Amino acid sequence: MSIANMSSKVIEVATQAYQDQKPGTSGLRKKVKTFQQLNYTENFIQAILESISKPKLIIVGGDGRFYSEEAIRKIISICAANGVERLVVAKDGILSTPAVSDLVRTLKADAAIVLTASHNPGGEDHDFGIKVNTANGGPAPESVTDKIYKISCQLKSYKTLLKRPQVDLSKIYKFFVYDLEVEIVDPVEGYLNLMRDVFDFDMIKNLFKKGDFKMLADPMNGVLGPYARRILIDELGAQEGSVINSVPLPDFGGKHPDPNLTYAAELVDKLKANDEINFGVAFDGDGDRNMILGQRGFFVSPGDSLAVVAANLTCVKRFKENGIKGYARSFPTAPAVDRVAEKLGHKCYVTPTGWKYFGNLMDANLISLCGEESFGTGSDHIREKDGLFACFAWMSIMAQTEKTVKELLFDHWKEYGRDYFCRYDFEDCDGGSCQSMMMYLEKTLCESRVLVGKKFGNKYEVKETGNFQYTDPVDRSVTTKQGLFVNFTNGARIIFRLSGTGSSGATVRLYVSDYSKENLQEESRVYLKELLDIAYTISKLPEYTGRNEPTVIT
Ligand code: G16
Repeated sequence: MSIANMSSKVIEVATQAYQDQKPGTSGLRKKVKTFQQLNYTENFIQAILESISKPKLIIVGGDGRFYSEEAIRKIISICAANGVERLVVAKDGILSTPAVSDLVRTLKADAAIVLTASHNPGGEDHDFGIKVNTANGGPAPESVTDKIYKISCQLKSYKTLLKRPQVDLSKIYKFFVYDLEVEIVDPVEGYLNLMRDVFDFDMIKNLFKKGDFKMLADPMNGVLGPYARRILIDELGAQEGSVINSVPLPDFGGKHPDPNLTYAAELVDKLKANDEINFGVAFDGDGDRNMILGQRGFFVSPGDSLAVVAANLTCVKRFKENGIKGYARSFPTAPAVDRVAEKLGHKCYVTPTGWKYFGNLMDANLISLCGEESFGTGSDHIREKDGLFACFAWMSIMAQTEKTVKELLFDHWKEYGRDYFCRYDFEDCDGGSCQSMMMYLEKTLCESRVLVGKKFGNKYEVKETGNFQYTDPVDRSVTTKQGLFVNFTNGARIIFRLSGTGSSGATVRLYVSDYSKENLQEESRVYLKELLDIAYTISKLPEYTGRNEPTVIT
């Protein structure tokens, strides 16, 4: 063990509190330049440390985006000065969000500080983020993030070391900074062991052994490159070349590391151009999101992916051995998984958007699997969504059923019917105009409720309108205003939300879904066209935002 800077002195630096450090759906996400302002990062770290009572062990890592190393060095000094006993830091600062969750749980850490803005672009002119995970390995709940925010608004000083230690993050070793023990660890090893526990690797290997199974994974130059190469190619036997964009880059190579049809177009095009590839999967910057594709780029919507995995969950070793407790989905996610839960006799919980809401349900042993429309799937093996978990779950299901992605989907729809789903994102709109639109909708859908009973064409009659409210079944905490909704008598729905993960302007999310038992093979956007038009009319979205077309369609 080497010793560094034992002689450095703790100092208290006077600072000006910032009033904009309120974490959103998942952490504080802002432009890099915002974090580079005088003491901005330092203040937020100090606020985090003050919000946790006497943290002994903290995990630090992230997606390796621009400004990560600088932030890690600040974190080390501030933790040392605040009396933290031990920091476990990922080599080069690269640690996927699911691996963070696993490390917190295995090492029984008090918290993690995760340096990521997830699927948002990186680089000097783009986004950075700091997220806190609590001792259960999941994103901090609102009670904690509210506390951090409150402290940050009143902060007068932060503690740090007089001399910033020179720390080499590129090798695996241990050292002391002041009284703080810092250990730099391999990011992949622990997570690989976890995956070996959750999945039957031999079963997955058989897919490749037959010789006709080819896949392509796209980590989009985010954190999962080393994980995907190590596990898919070295461990499971995927062909060399099965992982593209596999080097984590501070600016993601200029990519927008968001695994959807718009931003992961390279993967979609590669599958369309090569019939021999049976399976495609893309991940986001920090490795917790996934997009599943079949042959020729056949797209599996996240709600369907969750439902298929739910219906076939016993193909996964962990659940074959331990059974299934229940399921959960976020409110805007199409209710396909509800139908599986009903048929299999399990409960399906419906939570607000944000993975943090699933943690309580898992800790109370109420659910095994959960997911969101925003390309998130996960299970109770950790407390974060997990891109590679989704990938291996699909591969296990394909291995056991000997069906292709498309066959699995079509068979699922034949059995359960199909929940058509579309999400329209209107990114970077004017914040004020979006707030006005939401206020208008709040009046129409929650106060006057004038639309109830109104008919639109032959198919749609409004049954109820409102704003989604959630009472946590475990701690009874209440979360309000989680999505303005219009429910129709035939089960169709429209939901409006403002995203909580953007770093500038406002993003309107419009979600529509409708169900059919007979009509299974339409294009979602065609099937939902009438409903989308109704959503535009009800919200006056084009008038408020000045947009007629979304930026991203899912
Ligand atoms: C985060 C949350 C997810 C949420 C997503 C989108 O994911 O953990 O639960 O669905 O943001 O949120 P919003 O609709 O508010 O933008 P990630 O992958 O960005 O950390």
